[in-house]
Amino acid sequence: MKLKKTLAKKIEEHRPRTTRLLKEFGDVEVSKVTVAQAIGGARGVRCLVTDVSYLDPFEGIRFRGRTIPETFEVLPKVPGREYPYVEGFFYYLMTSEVPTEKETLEVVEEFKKRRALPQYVKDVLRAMPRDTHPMTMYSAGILAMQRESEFVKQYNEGMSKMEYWDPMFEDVCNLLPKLPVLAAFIYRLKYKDDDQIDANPDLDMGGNFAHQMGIAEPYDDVARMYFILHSDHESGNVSAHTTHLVASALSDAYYALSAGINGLAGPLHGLANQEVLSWTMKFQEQLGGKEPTEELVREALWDTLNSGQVIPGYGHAVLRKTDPRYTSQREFCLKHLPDYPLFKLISMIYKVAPGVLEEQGKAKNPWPNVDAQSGVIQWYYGLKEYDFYTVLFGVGRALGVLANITWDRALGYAIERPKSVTTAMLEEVAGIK
Ligand code: NMX
Ligand code: MLT
Repeated sequence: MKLKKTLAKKIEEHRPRTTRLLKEFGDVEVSKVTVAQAIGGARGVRCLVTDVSYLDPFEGIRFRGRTIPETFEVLPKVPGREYPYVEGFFYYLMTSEVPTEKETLEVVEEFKKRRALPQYVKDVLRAMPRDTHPMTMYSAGILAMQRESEFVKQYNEGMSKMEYWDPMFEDVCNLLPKLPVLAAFIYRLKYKDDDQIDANPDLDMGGNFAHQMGIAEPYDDVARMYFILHSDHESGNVSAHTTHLVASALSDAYYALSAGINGLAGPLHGLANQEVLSWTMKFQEQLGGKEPTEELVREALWDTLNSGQVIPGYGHAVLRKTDPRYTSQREFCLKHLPDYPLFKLISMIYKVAPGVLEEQGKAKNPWPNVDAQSGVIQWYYGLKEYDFYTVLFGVGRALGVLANITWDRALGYAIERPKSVTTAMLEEVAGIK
């Protein structure tokens, strides 16, 4: 595959930069740690390295140096569709090079060969109680495939550290194409009486996902947009950090991704997309047929805050403006579903919630994140089982975290092991007697 050759070249070019930084500049200080950071989730501590994406608090995400609109613009598009091939985007995330159409299609074809879900995974999922959360099923499905790991096989045979990235890359390319298939299998198992739809050999990753979900066009483009937008958000977020942390012990891609997905399943992280829809549906129920107004939205938001809960889909640990992933999906809505009542309500919440959060004065960022806008699009295209929404996030997120752990292996990043201190030590540093 041209992807693998390009990646090998990029790795060779990159290695001396990391080696030089370590050898000649290892003592240069990057970040200080305050007491608040030690207690408060290491917010803002700069102690992770990735070149796959970078998050600026005001501009938002850049994938390999490009903003979201620039990324969508530059990548090869599926003929007749609005959004790029997910496979071409993966090539770009991995290598930082924009693939040609031919290079993209080579990945599309290779991924088709690798996407069939093993029968034992289906058996495992069918054996689970049907009311199991789809994120549990998704994580279990990934973990069940760990026996396939090429990294483990080659590690057990004995290989040099310099070669680690190669079987990691193979694991990643075996696992990634199966994820949308696994997600669609879970969806139809849980919500469509296990009435499964076979893969279509003519379709790319996004197209086949829509097909196996049983949702018509333009849901294929929705899937492409969704997976790309949710792919990566630099390295400190819970799913990326967990995947990296677990992989740093030389655990393989299956172990690492399954762990990262478990982190994504938390309501302060990816599950917020489910929470947004659940909040909105409860609000509508309480209205009992009344038209929503800004005043009613404001009251409901205050009720949520006053009962000690967070407003889902708002706030961020790094961002200090509206998430450009929110804006990108809002633009999609303005184009495809401008008059849809649920979109109008989501827009009304966007108008009101930042003011409410500012008035409350706790959240450092009152603006919406990606999760505030993703559910309405799914709902509009008929995917109303909102406890499934975080699985969609998990398919997208795999693109970024799997690219990252391949690079972790290539650059020989160390096992992660920060140091902890005791409360008494913090008190001593603070000068408390
Ligand atoms: N609603 C109510 N309170 C909030 C919110 C919110 N949306 N955002 C922050 N706060 C509170 C936060 O709980 C904290 O309160 P306390 O001092 O009582 O502990 C205070 O404001 C300061 O928090 P921040 O420093 O602004 O935020 P932090 O970096 O700790 O957390 C989030 C970031 C994203 C976890 C937080 O904003 C939040 O809980 N948002 C709602 C859940 C959500 O949308 N999560 C999805 C994030 C994106 N993703 O997909 O992962
Ligand atoms: C993410 O996409 O991972 C979320 O926005 C959370 C984060 O970046 O901290």
